[in-house]
Amino acid sequence: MRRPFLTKLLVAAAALALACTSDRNALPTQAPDFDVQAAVTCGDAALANKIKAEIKNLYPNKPSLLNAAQTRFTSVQTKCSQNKIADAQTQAIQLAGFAVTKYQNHQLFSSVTPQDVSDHVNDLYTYVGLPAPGDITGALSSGAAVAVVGPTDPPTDVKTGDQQAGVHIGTGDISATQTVLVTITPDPTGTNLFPNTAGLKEFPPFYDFQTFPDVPLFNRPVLVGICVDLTGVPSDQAHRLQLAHAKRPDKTSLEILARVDAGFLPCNSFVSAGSDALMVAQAGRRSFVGKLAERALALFRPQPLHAATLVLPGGLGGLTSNFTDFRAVDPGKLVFTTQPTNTPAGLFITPAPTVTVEREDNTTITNFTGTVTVAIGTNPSAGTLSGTTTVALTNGVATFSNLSIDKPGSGYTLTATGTSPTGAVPAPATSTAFDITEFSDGFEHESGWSATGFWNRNSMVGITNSAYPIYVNLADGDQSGGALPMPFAGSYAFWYGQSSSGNYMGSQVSGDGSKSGGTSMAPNSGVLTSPAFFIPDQGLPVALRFDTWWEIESVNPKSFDIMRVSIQDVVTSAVTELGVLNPTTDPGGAPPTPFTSGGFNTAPVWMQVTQDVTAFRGKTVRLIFTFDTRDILYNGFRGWLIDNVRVTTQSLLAAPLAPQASGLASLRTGTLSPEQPRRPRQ
Ligand SMILES: [Ca+2]
Ligand SMILES: [Ca+2]
Repeated sequence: MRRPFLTKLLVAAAALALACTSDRNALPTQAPDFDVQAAVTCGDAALANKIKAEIKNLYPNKPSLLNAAQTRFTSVQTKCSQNKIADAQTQAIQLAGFAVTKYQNHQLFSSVTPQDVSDHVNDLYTYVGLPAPGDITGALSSGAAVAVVGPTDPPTDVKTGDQQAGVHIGTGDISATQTVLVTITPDPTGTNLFPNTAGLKEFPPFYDFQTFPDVPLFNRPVLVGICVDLTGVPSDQAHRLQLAHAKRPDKTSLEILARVDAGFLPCNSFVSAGSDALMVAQAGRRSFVGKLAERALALFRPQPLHAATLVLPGGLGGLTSNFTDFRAVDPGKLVFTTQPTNTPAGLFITPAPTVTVEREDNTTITNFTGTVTVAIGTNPSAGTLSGTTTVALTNGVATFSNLSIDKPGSGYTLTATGTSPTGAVPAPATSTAFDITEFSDGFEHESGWSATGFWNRNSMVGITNSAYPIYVNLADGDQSGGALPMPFAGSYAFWYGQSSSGNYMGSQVSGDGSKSGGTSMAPNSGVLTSPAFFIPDQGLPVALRFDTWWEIESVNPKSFDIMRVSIQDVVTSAVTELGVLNPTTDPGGAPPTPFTSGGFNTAPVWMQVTQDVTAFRGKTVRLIFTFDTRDILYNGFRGWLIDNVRVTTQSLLAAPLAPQASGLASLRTGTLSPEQPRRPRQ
């Protein structure tokens, strides 16, 4: 098993060619970390003597080394004396890098230790008034990197000695005012600051990238890369990995970088985004060690091939504008944890589909903040998805409670995609297939109907007409005691009436007389409107069918307490009246006597109404159920219930009057009647 070589590496990439430091015009985007400061102490004599002694102890007496170092430090001293602080600082940093490079090249005295070099670097920084880097011995080891980079240097790859991590710094990425020491230090135990508050899965190796002096914001983003150990990592997860680090300036949140191939690293175990193929590295881009490692991996590669062992020439990279601690994370994956189910056209998909952001092991990433957006994936009928399609994650779960699709079809799927404030999106998901069926609603769930007036979805449990027996009578043979009926099927129906009174009287006039029929303070009406849905055109007749129960006045039921059914073409907004349930003639009943779905002064029964709506094939429609008292008289009755509203393209024939699995059988069938001309009370 290949283990990343976790040691510190001194990035010694930068040539020590003198950077042009006369141009110190900071770009607007740059936050200069250091610049000429009058208050800077430069040129402490005692420290100068200490540095001179260090140089003698570091460099063998060869013109190319000792003399060069001495000459460079003399120049630093001169710049200090001329109060050219920025130049002095640049040259001091370059001299520090010179010492580091020579140490890495084994050109210093063999007795020189990393501590000696670290002390020298710190003294140079201090001499020119820069904050000392502190102990950089870790960055001087072969698994780490140290380099000096200046603003005009050619593009520089600062890589660890084992080439497992690095950064590509282009010319000018560092401000024209800055020459900095870049260090890359492995953090094998992951102890550096890494605010992974969401609990994303992290992947070694971990590295701390720093600059001295600290650069809060580079001129341009630089490409950081890490070779990730993918041993045992499943293919889909390997494809999700992205670099992440603490987001500056507060470093309390994680910034996940968009994925870039770090081609300057000869990694031998990384996969490219979206590829499942074995990637053969270009020969010129791989190290010999990398090739050997690839060959070794091939020997032990499990069959069949898993992407975890795929080979890419580059490492996992990301563009960043500043350095903190970098490592790879898995941004997670979206999973449909409640799948969409077969649902009638236009109605809310129930139960509400949920999408959860999960780790590879299917545990929920509860602290993940962001949104999830669903859309139709497979779309067999050119359906349109309606409802709230973008939902914020709550405890790692997004719940879509009002999704609907307007057109019937078989084999729909939903897709889910995510957003995240970290810049990394979890892998998208696709739901299992489901069907959108013809419109049919028994009102057992909230399904997207809108209701005004006294319309309400109700179980009717325990509701009794309080106008009975003082103001209204029950029909002959009605044994209900004034109770509202059970829904036709299931536990819910829509009802035009008030739970508080059991009728549709609303506020009753004061001093209303006994057996008045119930007199309202004001007329009332309400509209119940279905969601929009599409009626397929299959060349067959189309029927609207619903079960209904009603009890209204019997004085002028032809013209008052109207129960109207209409259909709206959603495209044109035109509303077509299909008819009313009211009788076409008045029976001449007394004020307290009801007229019902059973007939005049007959106990109400559930009846099944069928109405031809073939004219609306191929249209997107809404159904509209309107109740209207039209005046204040005789309103103490139990009102209008509907259940099991459906539109079927299969048959115009009435369904058999079989008892339902639960609830009552429809005892009658009927159709709607034309609404009679409106006229005054007789
Ligand atoms: Ca029902
Ligand atoms: Ca009335």
